[in-house]
Amino acid sequence: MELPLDVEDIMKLLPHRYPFLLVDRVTELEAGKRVVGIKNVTYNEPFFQGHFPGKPIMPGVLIIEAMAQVGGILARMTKLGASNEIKEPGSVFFMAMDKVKFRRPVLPGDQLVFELEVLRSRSRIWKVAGKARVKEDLVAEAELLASIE
Ligand code: BDE
Repeated sequence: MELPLDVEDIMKLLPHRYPFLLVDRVTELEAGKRVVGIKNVTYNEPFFQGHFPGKPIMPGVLIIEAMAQVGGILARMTKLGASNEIKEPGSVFFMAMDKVKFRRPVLPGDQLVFELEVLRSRSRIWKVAGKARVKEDLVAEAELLASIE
């Protein structure tokens, strides 16, 4: 698969679907090292109906979920290696989140850019550090631990 990855590519790598597929594009990827993914946030998102009525703010937990999905794409692409054979998505267990910070609200019209770096990966266990930005502003950050089949 060639960069940038679009939604069609991403759906081959992740089992997530509407309304829970929260990555639109992957623009940079270094297998086993780092990845950059994008989500365009629009008023036309199911969660804005209730979060909050008359005051649309993206739930912080969904910013972290989107970040984790970008990490899942990195892990799946890394396992894929040079081969082009895409198997059914294996199990991914989200094990821990640490050092989570929400620094600014994410609003309709914002473009979220996620940049993740691998801190360590030992066989199935991946630890990544993620930052979410809107333009130059850091909006959220976290360290994520996952087990990836
Ligand atoms: C959220 C995450 C990180 N930094 C700031 C925020 C934030 O400004 N949240 N604001 C929530 C909010 C909710 C309702 Br209800 C409301 O009427 C208003 Br005035 C708010 O600012």
